[in-house]
Amino acid sequence: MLFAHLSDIHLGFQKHEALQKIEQTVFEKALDECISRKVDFILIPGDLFHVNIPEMRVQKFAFAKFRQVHEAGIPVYVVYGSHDFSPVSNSVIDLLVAIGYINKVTKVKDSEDGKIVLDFFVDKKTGAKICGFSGLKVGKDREYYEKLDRDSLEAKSGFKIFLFHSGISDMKTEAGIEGEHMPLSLLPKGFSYYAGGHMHKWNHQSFGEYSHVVYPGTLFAGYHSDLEENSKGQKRGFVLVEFEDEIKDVSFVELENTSYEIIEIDANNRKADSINKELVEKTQGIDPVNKIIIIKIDGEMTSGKTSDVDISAIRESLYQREASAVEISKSRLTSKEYLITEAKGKNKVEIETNVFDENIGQLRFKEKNLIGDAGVVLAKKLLSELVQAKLENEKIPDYASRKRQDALGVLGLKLDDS
Ligand SMILES: [Mn+2]
Repeated sequence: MLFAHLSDIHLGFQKHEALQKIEQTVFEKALDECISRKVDFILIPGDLFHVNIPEMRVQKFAFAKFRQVHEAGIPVYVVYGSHDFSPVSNSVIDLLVAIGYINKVTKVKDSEDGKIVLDFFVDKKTGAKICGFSGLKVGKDREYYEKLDRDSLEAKSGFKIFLFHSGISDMKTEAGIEGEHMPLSLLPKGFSYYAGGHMHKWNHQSFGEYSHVVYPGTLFAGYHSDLEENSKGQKRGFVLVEFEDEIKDVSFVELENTSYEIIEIDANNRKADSINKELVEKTQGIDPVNKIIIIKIDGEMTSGKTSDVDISAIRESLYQREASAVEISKSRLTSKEYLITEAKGKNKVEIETNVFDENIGQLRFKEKNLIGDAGVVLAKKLLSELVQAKLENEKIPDYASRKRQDALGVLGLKLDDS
């Protein structure tokens, strides 16, 4: 008997058309593989979708593919992830459940004296007993697991699978992933297989009473950093498991997504001119045709503004040379000239004033109202306009344009209508 374990597909994450196409193709390829290899069932422990209600384009191809899987007679067992979670079952997952294409396996039998008692979902064809917990919003998972009645689950015999969507501290290998990791001891012991989601890299480990704790990782990408990992050779795919009354084999099925080039630039102690020159040289040295190009610029410049590093020309030229997508990361690029130093104060207003006071001396402008005490006053006014949140029912473009008008008003400027 055979089952497939996929996770963190994050359908709907990609915004760029070429990347959306890859996202869709890899998903379809994975499920086609499951059909052609005649798996008995499929497990997806979370983040199947990037948000609980993705756009219609995504819903259409997802439904079409799950319909094929359903018609091939393959049951799909899921829990929510942290991204497609909905506390009131308002997720596209629930539509797929309602029409019978997939099954949500969290069956809470009752909650007596604060304990959560789970029931198994029995797979008709293989008799496998499946249960699991959804991933909640960051940090809440642990509370929930602490209430889980593990004894009743451990007491049941048979081939048992537990689906979960959390980081496990015992097998922590990825840095920088959102949320906290919890200890393996919060999961029920003695199951045959622990089908994990949330961690985006393929990982398979066994520990004493917990054998086969497995993450397939993402199929393509659910964070921007995943694309960077891909460009550095990270393998992506899903897990295929052979079993009888116990696990016989766990293997990783690699699915290629596309080709990449990565350009990394160290901006430390440099000026924009020299960084721009290196950018041009390095991009000229690669063949970008039909590839995803990742450009990463990190470090602290000696002077000038980070916006002097000219990425728009580079982006444009790479697209002209038929790159399929260009992803540029400047989020860790800073400049000494604009390094903000901290300041203390008795309350929020005082801290803000002191931060502006401490730092305004760095600015070299001719306009008198942007520097000195006048600059501090202006900065405070601007900040008080910009911290105001979106109104209830206000659309984002309306909010953005209102804030732009407010900011320009504070600065005494007018927005050109052209
Ligand atoms: Mn994920």
